[in-house]
Amino acid sequence: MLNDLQQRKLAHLFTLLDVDDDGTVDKMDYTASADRLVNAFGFAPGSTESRRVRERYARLWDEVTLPMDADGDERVELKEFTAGFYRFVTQPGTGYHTHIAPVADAFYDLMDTDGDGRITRIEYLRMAESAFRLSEANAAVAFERLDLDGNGSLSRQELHVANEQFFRSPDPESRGNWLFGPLPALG
Ligand SMILES: [Ca+2]
Ligand SMILES: [Ca+2]
Ligand SMILES: [Ca+2]
Repeated sequence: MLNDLQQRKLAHLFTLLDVDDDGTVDKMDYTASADRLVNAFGFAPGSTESRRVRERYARLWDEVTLPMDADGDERVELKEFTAGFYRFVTQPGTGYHTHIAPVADAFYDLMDTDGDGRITRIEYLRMAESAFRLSEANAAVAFERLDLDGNGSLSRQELHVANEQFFRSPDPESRGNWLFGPLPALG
């Protein structure tokens, strides 16, 4: 079983991904996220970058999210989403590394617009506020927590540690819990 914290983290991410707030995540939500990201990064329509974003989201849907759709209605409800991640989280080694790590890498590549191999605060905030709908304040708080060595940017390694903690850690002290900003207060 996932503990309460793990379930809260997944419910929080689910809410961020459900762009039209209809209580399910479907392909339209990912199209809307891709649009928000493309706009925030200033990629021209039809450009290589904007095609790359759309292609990444299409794969995220086909390879990670749609397989969670247990009842086959092409919409993923919170219950399906949680059960899907439970499988990734509990499969020893392979679940996270096969399904989640490549997605984290893809987002890392998208965020790193200047291609210097590090994610600055500006790059992180732009992604968090567009694709994941965080407020600027929440995105800033998240960045401070994730920048483990406090040098003002995130390495790929730091992001992977944070990402794995977000999806797998039952520990309330894990910094990776902050990957998508503060969790909503209980109740
Ligand atoms: Ca939705
Ligand atoms: Ca479904
Ligand atoms: Ca960079």
